[in-house]
Amino acid sequence: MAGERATHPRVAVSGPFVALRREPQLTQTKDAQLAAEPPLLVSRQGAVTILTLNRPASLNSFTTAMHALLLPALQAAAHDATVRAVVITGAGRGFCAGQDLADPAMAGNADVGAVVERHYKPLAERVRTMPVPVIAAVNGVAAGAGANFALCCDFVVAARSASFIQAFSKIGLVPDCGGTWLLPRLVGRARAIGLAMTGDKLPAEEAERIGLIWKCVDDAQLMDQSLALASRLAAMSSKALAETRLAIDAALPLDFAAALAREADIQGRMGRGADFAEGVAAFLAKRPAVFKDR
Ligand code: T3D
Repeated sequence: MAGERATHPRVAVSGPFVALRREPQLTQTKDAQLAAEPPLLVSRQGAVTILTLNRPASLNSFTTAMHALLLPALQAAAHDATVRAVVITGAGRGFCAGQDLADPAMAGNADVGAVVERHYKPLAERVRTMPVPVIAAVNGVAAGAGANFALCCDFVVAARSASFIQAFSKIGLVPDCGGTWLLPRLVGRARAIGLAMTGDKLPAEEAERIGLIWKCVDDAQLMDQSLALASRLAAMSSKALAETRLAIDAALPLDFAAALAREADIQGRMGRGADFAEGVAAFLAKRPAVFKDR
């Protein structure tokens, strides 16, 4: 497949999927040193799109320029029928330190609400409604919107050395990028409040133990395990996986009877789809299913 890479995306990303935009208005020395580097790298491995946040000197914190590439890259993956899973990771020692606090967009009288409306709201919405599973391969610290961006994903696989920080309270903000919704649902109110108010660093192992993330793995295994999971999901029925996410999220505020009714409704639709026919035919023929719908 065009753009396919068998090697680690952080060291071998090129081809038609690479985002080539330069960051505008680079004023800081470290950014100037990295001026040749796009803030987002996009590559393919089979049916999996790999997005690498690429501002390692600033722990891949979000800039306007990075946002300008990230949402379109997710849109492109969503609209490309050959993409069946997405993996998001970070270059260097961090995953993402949230909003770049040195970005001119953040200067003095910046309208923070407008920044959230313009960038974080669509980003979180996009991830949560992708037609294919999204995996955050968290290679290092994930702070602020960087942490919640990861938590928006369907799976968070974190390196043992990684950590999660709800950094917002320390700079006088509240959790955004879906944090207020996600945290209590993932770990309960007490821990959500504790993490958000203290802004304490939560190591990956502890994040796995309390159910904030899917899995914590050895650092050296992070990309292999994340890509293996992505490939496994890519071979499954994308429609069934996307509808599963929707159904679980929608059921949370419902009572049991309403959830049962909703399940019957969705299942009626799923049962008329090509993937169900293929899944059953494959089972009966004792062969692997080949799902094509998306
Ligand atoms: O408009 C809006 O703001 C609305 C949206 C808000 C969403 C948000 O995400 S708000 C939260 C923003 N993020 C933070 O507050 C986190 C700030 N960073 C940190 O607290 C620490 O860097 C970490 C705990 C994440 C990691 O600490 P450590 O000791 O491992 O690394 P470090 O030395 O602090 O950082 C390394 C470099 O990255 C450093 O630069 P230097 O000194 O080497 O030139 C540091 O300044 C830079 N860096 C880290 N985070 C950010 C950053 N630069 C800009 N913005 C950052 N968020």
